[in-house]
Amino acid sequence: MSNAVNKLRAWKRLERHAKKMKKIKMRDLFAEDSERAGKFSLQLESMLFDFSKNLISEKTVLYLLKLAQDRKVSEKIEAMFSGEKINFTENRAVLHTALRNTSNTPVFVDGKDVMPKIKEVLAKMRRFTEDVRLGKILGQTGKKLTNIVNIGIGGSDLGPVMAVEALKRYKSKDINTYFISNIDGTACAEVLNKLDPETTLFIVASKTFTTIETLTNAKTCRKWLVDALGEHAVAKHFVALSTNAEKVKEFGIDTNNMFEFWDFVGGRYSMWSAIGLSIALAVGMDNFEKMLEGAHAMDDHFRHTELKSNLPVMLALISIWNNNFMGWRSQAIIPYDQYLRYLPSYLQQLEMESNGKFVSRQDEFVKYDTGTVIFGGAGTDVQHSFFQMLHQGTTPIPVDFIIPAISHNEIGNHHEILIANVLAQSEALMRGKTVKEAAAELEKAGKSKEEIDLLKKNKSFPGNNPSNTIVVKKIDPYTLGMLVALYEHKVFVQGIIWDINSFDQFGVELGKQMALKILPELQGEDATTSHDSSTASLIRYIKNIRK
Ligand code: G6Q
Repeated sequence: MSNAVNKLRAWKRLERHAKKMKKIKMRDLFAEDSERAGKFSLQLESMLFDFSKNLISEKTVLYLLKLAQDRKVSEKIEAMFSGEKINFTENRAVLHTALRNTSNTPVFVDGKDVMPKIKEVLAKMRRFTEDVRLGKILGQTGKKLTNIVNIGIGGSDLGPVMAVEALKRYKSKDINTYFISNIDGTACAEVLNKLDPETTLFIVASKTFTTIETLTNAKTCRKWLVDALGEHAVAKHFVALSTNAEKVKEFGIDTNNMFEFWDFVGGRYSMWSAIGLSIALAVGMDNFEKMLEGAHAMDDHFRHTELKSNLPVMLALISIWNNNFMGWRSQAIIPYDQYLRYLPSYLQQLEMESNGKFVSRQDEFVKYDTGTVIFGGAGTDVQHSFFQMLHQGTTPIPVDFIIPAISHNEIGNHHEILIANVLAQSEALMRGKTVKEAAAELEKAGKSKEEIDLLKKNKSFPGNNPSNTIVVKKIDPYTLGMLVALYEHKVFVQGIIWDINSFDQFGVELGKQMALKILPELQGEDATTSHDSSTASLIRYIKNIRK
């Protein structure tokens, strides 16, 4: 007998409850209860999480909390923090939280406290970043290293890219940061074209140090440097961030120039580790550590707060509600902050790589939906692109709106216009406009009966599109740390509810293996026979065109 999650009584009850809730209009729920916003909001320090604009009632929350209890969410949270090997397919602990454990308490893996090593690397990062920023460490020809190039992909790229952009106002003016991730030669060429080898520091960021994109890009950059400054320059212009000292050495980077991290840090959870070196170089180690403190504050809250008042838990439960019980499988994440414009793609990896899984911890293929299709972009830009579908599409798309109350650039009334827009969007998505209301408006505007008949449906809005709103005071390093940790823990809780392992990523391997097989076929003269007819003819067509 299967003990699958969707067989639980709590799950079944939510399915029945969802059928009833689908018939309700959110605007009526607000009209009936003036306290609704307060009932469905939580706060941590200056962060406000308002989830009242979801199609939920107090019963919904109660039932969701029961599901969380049945799935033993509290126990699982403790298991993660205490270093249990919850990434069971890879037999690893999951301890990105230890990287930002500013509390002076030990964290054990296999009976060994990992905190001294973590602190050692943080201290090494501090020395190095300060020396580079102060010009105590110089390039081969004695010039200051002012151009930092992070070479890495996936988890070794998206966090640093996002955080360096988010914290741009904290960046030193004389440091420029660049990122090369894609194997597409254009990525390398476009960065290198801008740079002077004498002032460039390359950071090769790769947990495994076996990733083909990163190693190929690193080799190209190494050659570019050596061609200009000679082999000796490598020691002064290359550092590595990795768990794999052997491979770092093999590549030709002295392990003294390596910043270590460990298997208990997943790639997409690694911006808090040495992988964050480019962030620390850009904004300084003090700001990097403030980011760790913010994340730690969220960790503490997550670990020690009862489920119903716990921000990441409630964020996860609302998402599960929309996904599994309402049947809305995608989610837009829209920061109304230009500096957070890379946050959606960061969260896209975090959520989709962690929870896009189809095998349960019970070794069964799951019979319910896992994962959420995450997409997004910065508001207000995206209001003029995909918001049409949020307002008048045929399926609701839940949204997370993220707003800082204070901008780093309070110019004229820009920020008030920005805030007015985000609030208007969430209200409009919730309320909608009935056909009758649309007709009345047209009539008021003096339209003829024909015009009203022609337009009233097109000018109506179904509403009832759910959204969360997360307000923070300002995007500073501490708040960014809190925000990212909030989503990391949301993903964790979803993974527990869905009974999947959020910490492996076997799904990315098959395509990689097949690319290795196709590569020699593209390079050689032999006819390709071992593929389906589409792939084979594409190979032939492209080879022909490239001749
Ligand atoms: C993240 C994934 C993946 C990884 C990249 C780069 O969780 O594991 O995105 O970060 O594949 O891997 P390396 O850091 O080993 O080069």
